[in-house]
Amino acid sequence: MFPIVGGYPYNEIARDPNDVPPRALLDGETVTITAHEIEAFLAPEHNGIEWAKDGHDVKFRYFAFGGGHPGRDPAPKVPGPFIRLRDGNTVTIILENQGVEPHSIDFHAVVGKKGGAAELMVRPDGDKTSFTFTARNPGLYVYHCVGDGTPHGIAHHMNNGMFGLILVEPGNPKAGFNLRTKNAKEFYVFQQDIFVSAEHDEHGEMSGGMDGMDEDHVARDFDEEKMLNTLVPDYSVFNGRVGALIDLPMEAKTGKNAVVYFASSGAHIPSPHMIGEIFDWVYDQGGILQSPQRNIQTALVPSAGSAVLIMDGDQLVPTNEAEGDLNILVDHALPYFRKGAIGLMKVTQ
Ligand SMILES: [Cu+2]
Repeated sequence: MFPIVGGYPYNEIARDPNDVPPRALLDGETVTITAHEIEAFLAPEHNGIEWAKDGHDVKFRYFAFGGGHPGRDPAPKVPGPFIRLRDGNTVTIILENQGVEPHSIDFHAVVGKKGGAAELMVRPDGDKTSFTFTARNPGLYVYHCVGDGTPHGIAHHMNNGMFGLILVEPGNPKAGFNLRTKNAKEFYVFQQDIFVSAEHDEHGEMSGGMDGMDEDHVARDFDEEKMLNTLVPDYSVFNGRVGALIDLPMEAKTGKNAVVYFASSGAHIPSPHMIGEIFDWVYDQGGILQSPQRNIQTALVPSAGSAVLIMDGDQLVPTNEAEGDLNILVDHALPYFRKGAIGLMKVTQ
């Protein structure tokens, strides 16, 4: 029913953190984003790590965005495709619904029209709509689905993976942000708190029977009561699932700044920290026109907010994987780190 992607024996939901489009969209360019509902492993057994909750092989009913910049892999992933444009440019977003739920997009980079969600609402089964806007406020912004537009819809669709980042670059090529990210290695990391039901029953017909999946494992869905009553997520993960950034590490290079576009969908305020590194420059809350903070050990990222975390390429120390020496990105708030918020960064020469 769904394509097997990424060469894994199950639907791979994880976005490769190295998957950042190198160029901004051109003025007048169009981007298609597709909305999908996919079952995939949230906590695959093969990671070989004992996780706090439910052991391993937990399947989940994801909502995910695919598509993105022309020429990029359009497979649906969590987070959705990274969108990049330049201040003053006008782009058109087409949203296509390939699922059976209503979907939509609110771009935090857009002023008015509910961030585009007032026009980008697509009905189930193949509906398609478009929205054109001009970027006027440089920054690193979250976009996310609002489902059917209700508070429940927003919580459900964000819990289940429908969000991404849109970067509006300053128009001046000599802006500090543009100088620090030029010729850099750029990474895309989105932290997601996930509340899961004991078992998935609402769409039981979707459970089991998919290629490469064990029919004994029932896919879970969003548990809103748990979210409202406990505020304690079952998982807190980078890029869609437990172990995503262990299987798909960030690949940095000495001499090139390592730039992490980091965001949070979640129920808490993450504290990203890179074990073995210091963030030489941090654009707090995605405000890339401000002066960056210097020498930050641990950043703070608001819910549905972002930060740009930059490590000076001239200070990057090569890692030695054979000796288990890799930089480790964590949410240093310990319960979240133990619930999955951990990933790797290699540094080569
Ligand atoms: Cu949605």
